[in-house]
Amino acid sequence: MAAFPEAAFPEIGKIRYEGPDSRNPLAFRHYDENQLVEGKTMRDHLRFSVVYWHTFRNPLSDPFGAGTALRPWDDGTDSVENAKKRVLVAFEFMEKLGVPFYAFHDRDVAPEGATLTETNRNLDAVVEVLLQQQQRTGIGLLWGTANLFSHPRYMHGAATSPNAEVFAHAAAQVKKALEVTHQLGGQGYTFWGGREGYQNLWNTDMGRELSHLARFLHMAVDYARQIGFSGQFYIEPKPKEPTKHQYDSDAAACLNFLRQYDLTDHLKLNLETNHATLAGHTMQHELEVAGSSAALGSIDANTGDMLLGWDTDQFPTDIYLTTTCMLGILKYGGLTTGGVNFDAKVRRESFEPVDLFYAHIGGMDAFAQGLKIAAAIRADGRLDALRQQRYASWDQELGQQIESDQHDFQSLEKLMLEKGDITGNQSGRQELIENLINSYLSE
Ligand code: XLS
Ligand code: NI
Ligand code: NI
Repeated sequence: MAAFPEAAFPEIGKIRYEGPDSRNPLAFRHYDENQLVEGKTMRDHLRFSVVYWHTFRNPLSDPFGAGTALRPWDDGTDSVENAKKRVLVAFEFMEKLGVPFYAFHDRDVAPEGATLTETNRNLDAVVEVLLQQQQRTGIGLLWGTANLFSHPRYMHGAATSPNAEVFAHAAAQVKKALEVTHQLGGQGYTFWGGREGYQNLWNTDMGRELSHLARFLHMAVDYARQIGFSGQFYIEPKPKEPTKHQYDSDAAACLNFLRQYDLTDHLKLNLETNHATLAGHTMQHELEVAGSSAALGSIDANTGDMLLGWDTDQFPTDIYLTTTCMLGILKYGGLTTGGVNFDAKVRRESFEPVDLFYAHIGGMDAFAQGLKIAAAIRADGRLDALRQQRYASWDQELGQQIESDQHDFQSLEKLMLEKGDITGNQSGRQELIENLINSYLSE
């Protein structure tokens, strides 16, 4: 086994809850994992997860400059030895942070080899260390996934590639990723589209590509059943980047696709805040679309920058945002297999190892605070009452009759001809509601 005798973060101990008055930047002010909220611990509500790709593999480069990340434990090579050592660092970090879960793509954890056989062998070697570390720490795999977008072979997409051999290669890769996810007791498996989309429609057969994607997902579901993997599958909507148009553009488009191809029983949605923004929606909107269709599975917790039009994957710090996220999640029954997965990266200028701690502590505290505020809003009941009041007519005679199919156009016309016009509307009370939300935030 890889040996990394010294701690990677020697000067940092276990991050502890010190309460809202703490001035220790390496402590939680709101995330108290054992605190009960609506009868469940914060740990079980939030199910925090660290992503391997951003936190342990991102060199912090951008299109204009090389990576800046200082990662003293990394020898800079793509060797299996280095990959194994990195696992120990990752688990030291996650243990000190106190998160119950992590998530990875196959190629984050182990290097690609010269052939598929070699690549699979590399993965097995690192998975062995991942398993040991999971057993040592009790940290579990939230979901696994396959990187079907970085290698040049996937330039035209994977399951939607015009090249059938690329489809076959992607199938082989996902087969292996499913086996590994199963071996590690993964609670789920995610499909983010990668390059499943188009750059232009002149050279694209969209209908054919979508049917290939559906076929691919059915094959994945079938294989999971064969090997006894019962984790939850997710689709992660994103409208653009890397392609000009990603097929899984938003929650509604994903749901439509799943319904069209008979996949709703097998896949839920993994919603990401920055992707919602790129789609021209709020995260609140995406949560509502998924939740009201019983398809809310998990969230990738990050945020974008309103002034930048790409997936900046920043750590969430806005309490208004985390409150709306947690309200949506609580409304639809809470997270079960899913989690609050920090698909977020530190800025290129935040290049020191300790910045990884500050970033995650901030994100965890922002979500813990959002959870507490969301629970307070629910317990208080005024917001719910205002919303219910807005629909009061549907709880009365006419509304109830329409909802129970006792009317048609003729009977409704008759009613309105008799009445002449409606009796009146009520105020939507938007400003009152916004003031109310602010009053909880400032309590
Ligand atoms: C990219 C996606 C990606 C998925 C996992 O924008 O967010 O990181 O979460 O493949
Ligand atoms: Ni994501
Ligand atoms: Ni993203």
